[in-house]
Amino acid sequence: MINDNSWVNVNYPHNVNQTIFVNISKFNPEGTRTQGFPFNSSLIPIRAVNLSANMVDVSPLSAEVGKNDLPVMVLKLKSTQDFIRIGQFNLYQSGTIETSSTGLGDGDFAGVSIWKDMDNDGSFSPLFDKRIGMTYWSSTSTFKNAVTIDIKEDEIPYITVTTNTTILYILINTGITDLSGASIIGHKAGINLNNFSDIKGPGGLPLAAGQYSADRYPMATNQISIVSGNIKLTPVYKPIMLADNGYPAYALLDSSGNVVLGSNGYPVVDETKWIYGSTMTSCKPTEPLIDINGDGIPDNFDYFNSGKCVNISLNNSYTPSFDIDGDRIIDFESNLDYIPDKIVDNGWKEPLYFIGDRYQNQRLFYSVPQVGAVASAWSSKTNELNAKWQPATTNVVRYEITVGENYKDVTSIKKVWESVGNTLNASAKNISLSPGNITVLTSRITIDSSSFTVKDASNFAQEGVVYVGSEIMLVSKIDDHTFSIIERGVQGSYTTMHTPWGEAVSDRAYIVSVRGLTSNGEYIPNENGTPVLIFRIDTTKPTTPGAPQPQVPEGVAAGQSYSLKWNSSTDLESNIMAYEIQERENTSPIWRTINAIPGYKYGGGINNLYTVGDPIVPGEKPRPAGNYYTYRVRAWNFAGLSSDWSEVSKPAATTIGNELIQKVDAYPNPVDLRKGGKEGKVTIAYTLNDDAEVTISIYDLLGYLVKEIHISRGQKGAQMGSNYVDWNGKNDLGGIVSKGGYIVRIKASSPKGSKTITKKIGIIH
Ligand SMILES: [Ca+2]
Ligand SMILES: [Ca+2]
Ligand SMILES: [Ca+2]
Ligand SMILES: [Ca+2]
Repeated sequence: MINDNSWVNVNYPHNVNQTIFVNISKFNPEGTRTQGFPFNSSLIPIRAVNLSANMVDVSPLSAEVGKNDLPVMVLKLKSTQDFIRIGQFNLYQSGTIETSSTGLGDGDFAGVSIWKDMDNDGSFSPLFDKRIGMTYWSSTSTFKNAVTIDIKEDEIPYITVTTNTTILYILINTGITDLSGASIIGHKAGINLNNFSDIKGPGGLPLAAGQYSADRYPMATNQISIVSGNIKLTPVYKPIMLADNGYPAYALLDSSGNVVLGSNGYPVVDETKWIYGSTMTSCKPTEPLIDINGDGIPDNFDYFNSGKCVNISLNNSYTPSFDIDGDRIIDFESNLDYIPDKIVDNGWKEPLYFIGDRYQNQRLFYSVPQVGAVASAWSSKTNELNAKWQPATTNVVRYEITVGENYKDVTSIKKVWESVGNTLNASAKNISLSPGNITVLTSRITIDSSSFTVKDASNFAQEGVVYVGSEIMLVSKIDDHTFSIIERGVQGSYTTMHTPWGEAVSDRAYIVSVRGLTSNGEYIPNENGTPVLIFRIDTTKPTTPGAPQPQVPEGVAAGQSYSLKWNSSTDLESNIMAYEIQERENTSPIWRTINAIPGYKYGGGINNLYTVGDPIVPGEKPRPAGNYYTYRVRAWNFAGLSSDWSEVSKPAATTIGNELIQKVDAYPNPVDLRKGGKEGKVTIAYTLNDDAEVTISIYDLLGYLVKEIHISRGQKGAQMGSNYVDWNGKNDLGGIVSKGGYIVRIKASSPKGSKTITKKIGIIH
């Protein structure tokens, strides 16, 4: 008997006559007729068609009662050859329902649905993917024995699985009460695909294909805790962009929720979402701020002390989020690998998390549950961790935080849950943390990887636990660059892919968990709380970057917009988070932070270039003509430590003036010589429009020369651009001059000509 109806079509009516059909094949189902004798049938090759199935568990640790469409399982199906029609799944609910008490747990799930990935991005989206089957629970149609779901796509009662992977998502709705009539809060429930025979053909008939030999059943999700309230890792952020003025802003959306693009190809700001004059922040009332967590309080901060609250964090850490890929939308980064990750709405305002990857130049996103999206963070302190979290979905009287070394034993470091009051950020203190050994991943880890490489594993133990991003693995060392994987996703962590663009690999990490206490003494989401950040420790600052040199030939005007480029910094532990760029105008003594850019570009390219004065760069506008600007940069790592400042750049001249010397200044003026250090000296500053021979002569008010300084052309103090020369108040004989007024006369000479300019200064002591 041939059981494979995808291979042989038996058409109605089943003709029985003297005519013999020979040479029947899949492509010629009727064969060729013959009435000649003897009948010689053709040989039909029998090759088994096997269905390859594997699953990714994307179930959350906990889910609230009465929620719809939470993805719990991703099923990837593929035929080894030809095609297979699937018409039904028999799934099983695990957890509380498996106990013997009648009705207990039956109703934990109010429905189970199957969706097909239509846009082939491997990530569930209620907008782009399609529901192809749904079974609702009811008291007369319970889930105790099985959850049978019939497939229907475009009125056809099956889907066709070919040798190209078909991706299905299994989603659940949580219930409210079970068959025993009791509340389901505190129950646990998951979804299992127990056996290959639970995948059925059209009409529930056995599948016309065999089981692929490498597949293992059962395939089971984690058992989800059913809770009355939750602390979400993040809200579903509406797209937040960088506006022309450098501030974060909500992007304008059209009626279908898509970002509206302006004539410059970048998103348009929704100015109505800017909040001015909030008294609940330390930012200035004139600054345009935004609320990102829905509590009505602006969430901007001024990370770089630039005087502007232009920073926002999307991942519960105190470090700012950046636009990594240059589309002006600020990116959510979970694993700090410089590939933006993603949060989308499941259709019911619940966040779905995706880890981004780039493989063969394709942007990919992998669905992960909340625990797979716990963001990586760094601390420079070994006795304190600072975390933020999102408000609980139900009212709580207070929050409590703790620190553990993994996701299972959540209090293993802090030992207790500490009450922090009704706040959404706090520090876990009185803990003792160690940086341990830290290195960087240098190979991609997929779900199937059996080993991976790192920059330097020489100090790691021969065998033990390592933290790769937010995942914990049991590994053994093959050599100083290679680990072989013994077990993935251990200690309550989630098995996910990892990109080779800078995820940290360490043998120590610390997980901050948060829980809320309700007025009736229950914990939200449950006693074990929810992990919000995974920390590593970095106590060392980045290396110092090179001077940010204007990319224009010396002696040539740079114009009103020009690029700066510098030699990049490194940080072997927490990596470079950002470069902070400062500018000084003409002879002004004040350095001003003009911007901070991410340390790397999308995919890990070094980001050591900044364009000054180009209005397409958020926060920039053209520099006025007739000025000299100098620059310096410093690097910040993800632990919040900054490098030393770079050397000062060569000056950029927006235009080069005709006057040889201009803009003479002196500060402090008057100067009090009794003060020590910089304050006790006067800095004489001037700009030169050419390298020039400089003579600075200082006279008292009676016209006597007290001090003369000669500087050769091209030396420090005699260079084109801004120059600074300190005078400590001593005369040519080494004595302190008397108090009173003095005249500074600066003469500059070059092939362009000669010019003298004077400035009056006062001396106090
Ligand atoms: Ca807020
Ligand atoms: Ca972006
Ligand atoms: Ca990422
Ligand atoms: Ca470091």
